[in-house]
Amino acid sequence: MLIKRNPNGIDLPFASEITPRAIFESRRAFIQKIALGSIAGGALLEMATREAFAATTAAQKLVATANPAYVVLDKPTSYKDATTYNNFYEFGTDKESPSRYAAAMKTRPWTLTIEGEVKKPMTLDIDSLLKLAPLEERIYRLRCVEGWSMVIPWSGYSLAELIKKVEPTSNAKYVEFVTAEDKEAMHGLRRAVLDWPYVEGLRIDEANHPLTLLTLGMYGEVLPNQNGAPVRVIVPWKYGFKSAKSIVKIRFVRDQPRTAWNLAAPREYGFYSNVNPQVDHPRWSQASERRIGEDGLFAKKRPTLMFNGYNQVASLYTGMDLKKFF
Ligand SMILES: Nc1nc2c(c(=O)[nH]1)N[C@H]1C(S)=C(S)[C@@H](COP(=O)(O)O)O[C@H]1N2
Ligand SMILES: [Mo]
Repeated sequence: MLIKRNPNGIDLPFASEITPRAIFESRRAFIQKIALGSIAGGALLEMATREAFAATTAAQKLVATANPAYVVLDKPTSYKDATTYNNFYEFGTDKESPSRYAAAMKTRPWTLTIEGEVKKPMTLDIDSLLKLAPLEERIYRLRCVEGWSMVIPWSGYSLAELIKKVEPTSNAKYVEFVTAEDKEAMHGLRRAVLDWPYVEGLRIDEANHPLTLLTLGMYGEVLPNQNGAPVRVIVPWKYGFKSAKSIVKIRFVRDQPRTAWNLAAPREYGFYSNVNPQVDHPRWSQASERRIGEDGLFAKKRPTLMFNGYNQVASLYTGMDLKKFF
C-alpha cells in the first residue's frame, strides 16, 4: 500500500485504522458536494484527496489508559454535542462557529515553547509532547461560566509532568498560557471582542495540581480543532474559560498574568474563577447549570457544586476569601 506524507506531516493510516464515523462523515460531505455540482473535472481528484485527509486527521486515534482516580460517574456528553457546541471566540462568538470554521487552522507542524522563570526552557513539537508522559484518559466535568456543563473523556497527562521537566526557578509564581493567533484561519481575530491573543493563567500551585491536565485528545482521538487542537489545558474546578485552547507558549512568571477575560471585564471574570455556586456572576446566578444534551422540555437544571465537585483542590485556597478572590 502506498503511504503518502500529507501536508500536515501525519502519515495517512491504513484504511483499517480509520474510524467508520470519519469515513462516513467525509463520504457524505463529498457526495453532497458532487450532488450540488460544486465539484468540476480536475478538482475532483484533489478534493477526494483532501476529503480523505480530513477524515484521517479527524479520526487519528490516541491510545490512553483510563485513570479511574479521575473519572466522574456522570454520563459523558455525546461526541456530537461536545464538538458542535463550543466556545472558541477566535473562530466566532456563536456556539456553532468553531465547528464550522476551525478546520482551517493548521495544527501540524506546531510547537509549544516553554520559557520565562525556568532552568530549562524548551520548544517541543506535538510528537515530543505525546511522548513526554504516558497518556491517561480522564472523564472530567467542565462548567462554563455561562451556566452550562459537559462531561468529556479527555486524553493527556498532568501538566505537572511537563513542569518538572523545565525546572521552574523560585521566582516562578504564576504560569501564563498564550494561545494561537492565526490571522488567516481565525476570522474572529478581526473583531476586538478580546485583546488577542487569548491568554490565561494559573498560580503555580494550581498549575502543579495533578488535576490540571495537559490535554492532547478527547474520546480516544486527537483533539478536534474546535476543541483546542493540538494542545490545551483542562482545569476542571474552574470555569471553562480558564481551560485555554490551542496553546503555543507557556510562560513562567513572577506576577499574576493579565488574562484575556479578566482584562475585558474585571468585575465579571476574576483571575481565580473557581466554580462557586455561592458567588454569582454580576448578571446571573451561578447556583445551577444546564447539562448539554439534557435540555429537553422537562429536564431539570443541576445544582452547581463548589469547585465543580473537585473538593480535593480546597486546600489550595485555605485562608483565602473566595468571594474577594473570585
Ligand atoms: N483560545 C481559546 N480558548 C478557550 C476559549 C476561547 O474562546 N479561546 N473559550 C473558553 C471557554 S469560555 C470554554 S467554556 C471552553 C470550552 O471548551 P470546549 O469547547 O472544548 O468544551 O474553552 C475555553 N478555552
Ligand atoms: Mo465558557
